[in-house]
Amino acid sequence: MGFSIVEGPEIETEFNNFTGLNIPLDHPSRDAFDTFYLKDYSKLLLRSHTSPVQIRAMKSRKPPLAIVVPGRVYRPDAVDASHSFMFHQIEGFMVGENITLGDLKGVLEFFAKGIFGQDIKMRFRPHFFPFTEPSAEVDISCIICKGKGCSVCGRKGWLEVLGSGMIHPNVFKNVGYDPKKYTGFAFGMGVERIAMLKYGINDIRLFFENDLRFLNQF
Ligand code: 2NL
Repeated sequence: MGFSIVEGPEIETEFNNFTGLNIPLDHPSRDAFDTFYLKDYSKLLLRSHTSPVQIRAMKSRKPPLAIVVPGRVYRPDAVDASHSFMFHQIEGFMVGENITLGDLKGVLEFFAKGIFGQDIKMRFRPHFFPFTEPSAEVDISCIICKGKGCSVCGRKGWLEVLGSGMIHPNVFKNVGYDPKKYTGFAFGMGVERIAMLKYGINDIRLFFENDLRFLNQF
């Protein structure tokens, strides 16, 4: 679809990880319980999402841009079947003079059908992220029960696969883009979560234990 692949450092600044993304100073994700800081009062941290790479890309390039960013991210969560202190995200974004929510929906539907099958349905569910407005979470019809409702989808018939939205004008201001001239969309997903849904894997720890009997299946 014409997206370039860009990577960035795992040690980041508070600006790139939070401030540039319009995340307020009192936001809970900035707390030391939700982000690994390098040392007390330090402005350096382990990135908690891949969005700082998009801030870097926008600061160093000019629109039009279409970029995906894969990479490791870190959060001080207690490890269990669905949480790991390190996991992977892929984020994508597009910026230009006439990028619309329709473009976002088309890209995400192409992606979702490519990964989960042409027969799935996809829906936008309104949500809030500080860095996008409007924001939406994206669900697909449950791949186990085809939308009828089962234990995998919590009897809802839908599975949450990613978050997305139109890039907030404050983010454009923070990287020196004119928010009157440019619009854009962005989305982010957890790579292990997508693989767990697609392959029916019930424990995220399996990815990181280096058990070749698990890994060789793929
Ligand atoms: C989620 C949600 C999202 C983005 C990531 C983004 C990046 C920039 C500007 C605006 Cl530089 N947005 N990224 C936007 C919406 C959602 O991820 O649930 N990820 C696992």
